[in-house]
Amino acid sequence: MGDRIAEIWGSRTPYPAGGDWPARVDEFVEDGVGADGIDWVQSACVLCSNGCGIDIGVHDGRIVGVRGRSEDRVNHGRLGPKGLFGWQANNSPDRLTTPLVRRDGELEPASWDEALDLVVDRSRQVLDEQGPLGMGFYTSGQLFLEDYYTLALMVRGGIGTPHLDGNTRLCTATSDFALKETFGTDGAPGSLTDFDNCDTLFAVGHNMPETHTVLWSRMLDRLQGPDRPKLVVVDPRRTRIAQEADVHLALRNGTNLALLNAIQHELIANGWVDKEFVDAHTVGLEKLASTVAAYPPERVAEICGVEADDIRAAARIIGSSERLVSTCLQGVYQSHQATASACQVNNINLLRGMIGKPGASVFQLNGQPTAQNTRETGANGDLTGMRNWQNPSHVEELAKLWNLEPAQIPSWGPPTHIMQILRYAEEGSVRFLWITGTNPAVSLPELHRIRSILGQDRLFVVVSDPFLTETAEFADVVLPAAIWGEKTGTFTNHDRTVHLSEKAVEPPGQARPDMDIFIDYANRLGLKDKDGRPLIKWRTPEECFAAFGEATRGRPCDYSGLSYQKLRGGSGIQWPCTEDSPEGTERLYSDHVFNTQPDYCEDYGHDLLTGAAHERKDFTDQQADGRAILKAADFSPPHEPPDDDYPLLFTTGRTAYHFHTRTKTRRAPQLQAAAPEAWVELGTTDAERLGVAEGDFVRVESRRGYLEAKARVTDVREGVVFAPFHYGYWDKAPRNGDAPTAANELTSTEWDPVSKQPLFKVAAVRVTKAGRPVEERS
Ligand SMILES: Nc1nc2c(c(=O)[nH]1)N[C@H]1C(S)=C(S)[C@@H](COP(=O)(O)OP(=O)(O)OC[C@H]3O[C@@H](n4cnc5c(=O)[nH]c(N)nc54)[C@H](O)[C@@H]3O)O[C@H]1N2
Ligand SMILES: Nc1nc2c(c(=O)[nH]1)N[C@H]1C(S)=C(S)[C@@H](COP(=O)(O)OP(=O)(O)OC[C@H]3O[C@@H](n4cnc5c(=O)[nH]c(N)nc54)[C@H](O)[C@@H]3O)O[C@H]1N2
Ligand code: SF4
Ligand SMILES: [Mo]
Repeated sequence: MGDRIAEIWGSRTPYPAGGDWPARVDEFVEDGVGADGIDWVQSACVLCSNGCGIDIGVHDGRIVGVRGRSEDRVNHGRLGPKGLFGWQANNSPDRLTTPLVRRDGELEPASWDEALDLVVDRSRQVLDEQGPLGMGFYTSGQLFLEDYYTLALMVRGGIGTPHLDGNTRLCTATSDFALKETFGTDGAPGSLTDFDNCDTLFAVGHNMPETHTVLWSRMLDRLQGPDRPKLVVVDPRRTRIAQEADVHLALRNGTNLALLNAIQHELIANGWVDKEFVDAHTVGLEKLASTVAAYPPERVAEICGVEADDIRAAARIIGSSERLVSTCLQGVYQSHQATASACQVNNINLLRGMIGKPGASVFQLNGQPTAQNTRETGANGDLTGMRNWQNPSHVEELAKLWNLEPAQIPSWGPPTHIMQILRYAEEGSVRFLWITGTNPAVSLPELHRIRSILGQDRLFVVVSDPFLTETAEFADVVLPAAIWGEKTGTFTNHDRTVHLSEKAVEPPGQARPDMDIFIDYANRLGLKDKDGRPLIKWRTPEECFAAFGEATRGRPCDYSGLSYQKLRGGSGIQWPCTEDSPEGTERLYSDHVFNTQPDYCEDYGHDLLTGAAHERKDFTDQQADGRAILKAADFSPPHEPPDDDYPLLFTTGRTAYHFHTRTKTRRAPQLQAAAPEAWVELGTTDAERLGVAEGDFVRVESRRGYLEAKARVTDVREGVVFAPFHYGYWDKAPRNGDAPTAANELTSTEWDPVSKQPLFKVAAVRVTKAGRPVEERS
């Protein structure tokens, strides 16, 4: 297999356009275990949204390794470094094995009865004193579909509060909203096989080589095979994908919208628009054309800090493509004017008529392995089954499914987003917050504020996690969660491929699956349907999955033709999967009819600049009725531009070796050794001006906080500073004395007006050389 830390993507298996990506099985098994003694259990990887098919190797009741599944449509056997090594966290001695309850200020072991009774007592007290609006729930993109669906029913149907959101708000809320704005509902239009067929790849704010390593292996095999696709990349850093590009637009962070408008300006001005397609299958061209007319390359070159000729060259590549795949991720979603920009990427594919056919699609990507399910089940800002909270008949359908009165399901306004839930907690109206599978004390913006909110006495905090995280330190009750490999369930990747992940081993100690914990809590709290029967009718994940199949029947994400039995067949299967399409559906919109019928759509859309939600009438006035909606928006500058005090632009992101706040990857020795400590990337000219050399400790400071880490002098564009967000405040990783290393010390409490996704990719900072680490001073 080679050294898969040094060779992140492994060896090349080039293939031509339209060819089958050759299989290659990647495997890692711990030393000392012979191949004979291993039982292989079917699963998929949970360390990013690519969702690679994986077998879990079990020996003596322990996980001892993994291997890729060659028959899986997603990865054809390949795994990246996180997939190969990340599972070792399951076996970590740091795993929580009993509930913990805070007594006299200290978290101490407790029984499940004691812990859950305490959670239930406190819930009752808050419900009595403040009603459902006193209760908040914050979940993940890393549990299983069955966990989320149970949670969504429990919170929306049972407790009746709209204050339920996922960390998907930080992750792919914009993907969700951009798809709804353009196509009427959530749901990735394309298939991963489009990467096999495309002649052009347009990657906007997506560091695919590090964040979707197996997808990048696929792309590299195309790039190094015959029929090399053209590549256009938009990223302020010269990432590995940027190095391969025909055109790399290293724009200033926070200026995506201007650039995307300029590309559309060029497509229209040069007649590179598929008029027939646009006339037949879209609405909004006139407004779009008049908006982008104000963005000629010369003007935009000034705004973005790139060459006008490069914009023209990029537009020419896109404009002459015949099979265009566009991908969009956090460089768009967490940057300024997120939804507005993501919609322009949709527009570009629509203007070119590049959707619904092999090699032609737009990917509003996901990041977390199960983020798609948070959205589909309604455990975040959506209603179950991609239903529209503004459409009373959708709410009635749900009420019928759940045997409740429609009025019991909060739908007088949109589900509350996490930044708002925290604001309520800060003001004191939310007094109970249950956090499952996310670590907001590291991953949310402006951490000193998050710590002060979570640390309030009047807020009762419950944390379900396999580890004692930075967030768990603030909890009143900590519940030990069983995780991937220790429970059965399903999840859906970013091309709608649904995988079953079987339980391979017992969870450590008394750890339990989230679904079981929710059901136990719901029953102790006495949540009932309108006939007085227990609200949650299922006991096993399989029963829950079948119920979800019913809840999605007739909706875009139709799971009604899927079963656990069917998912045991070898490869994952793409939804919709129904009686009529029993093998699943490779591409949405192959008939070019989009989900914009007013009775079917998931959302009536928004004003992209202000975020004002449209009413049904605004939506019907557009007369989209099955046509896609080209949405236009003008660029406006970010709210915190660099100035004399904070002259540099700050942005954040990831390395291939770590996953988020590293609760798993820092417990995998190979991954931790590959990236043991935080760093800061500075461009050569900026480093020179500041007198900073490679390896010097620097202090990066914004109006909200600072971090200190070693400098890496790279070819990030001038004026931009980059830091990974993986390294938490309480982290024991090497660092400059007591100085914090968390990127979110610096980020601001600001979000996109439409998707409400926080802006992790734009802030103003200053950089100075820091003192030597404490241990070297004396
Ligand atoms: N190794 C690894 N893989 C992961 C994860 C992980 O933690 N580690 N997490 C998973 C998850 S949940 C997610 S959401 C995805 C995220 O995947 P990506 O979005 O690919 O990851 P990021 O590094 O957050 O950001 C991508 C790029 O955006 C660029 N960028 C910053 N500001 C701007 C801007 O204003 N405009 C543009 N165009 N680009 C900008 C950054 O330089 C960065 O290279 O990765 C998934 N995969
Ligand atoms: N500055 C900056 N901040 C960012 C980002 C950025 O690019 N820059 N990216 C944002 C994005 S895209 C994301 S997705 C978030 C990620 O941020 P977080 O969600 O905070 O990241 P994780 O470290 O993955 O935390 C997930 C937690 O779930 C636990 N867990 C895993 N499996 C299970 C399970 O089955 N049950 C339970 N109960 N717990 C489980 C893990 O141990 C871990 O503690 O960060 C966001 N924050
Ligand atoms: S690409 Fe994503 S899903 Fe595949 S092995 Fe790597 S982390 Fe896992
Ligand atoms: Mo994410």
